[in-house]
Amino acid sequence: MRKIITFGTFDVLHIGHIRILKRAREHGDHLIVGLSSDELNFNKKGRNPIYSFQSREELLSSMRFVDEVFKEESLEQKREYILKYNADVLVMGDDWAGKFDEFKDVCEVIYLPRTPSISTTEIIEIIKETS
Ligand code: C2G
Repeated sequence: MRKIITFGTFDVLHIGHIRILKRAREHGDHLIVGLSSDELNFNKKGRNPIYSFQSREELLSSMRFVDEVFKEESLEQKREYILKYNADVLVMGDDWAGKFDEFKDVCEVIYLPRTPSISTTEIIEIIKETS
């Protein structure tokens, strides 16, 4: 079995998230998502996610192309997570291109093109402007 791992917050789920997960799953048989904890998201983006970890986890787990979800507590532990979950492939959006090449000694690293013109930040801005 070929296992794929990916990481992210997946807050205010949108089509870009769905597409990357679906395409990631096509690289193997079992997709594992390292889902940022609320604290990690705060550290990364300077704000709390709109949806709690529990809601984000429930949303991701209900997708047919997501097989497993775990809590990513720290950005520094990627290597440990890759090894712990026995991942053969790490898939990330190309906004991270080159950033995870250091893990090529333990798994294959693939960057997939992002879906243009949509992001959680942009959705939040639009809602703010129109409310
Ligand atoms: N994504 C995409 N197209 C978009 C928006 C996002 O393909 N229009 C992808 C991103 O490239 C990422 C995934 O969806 O691979 C999750 O996006 P985020 O939740 O924004 O994740 P991010 O904050 O980039 O966290 O250490 C890695 C980080 O935890 C990744």
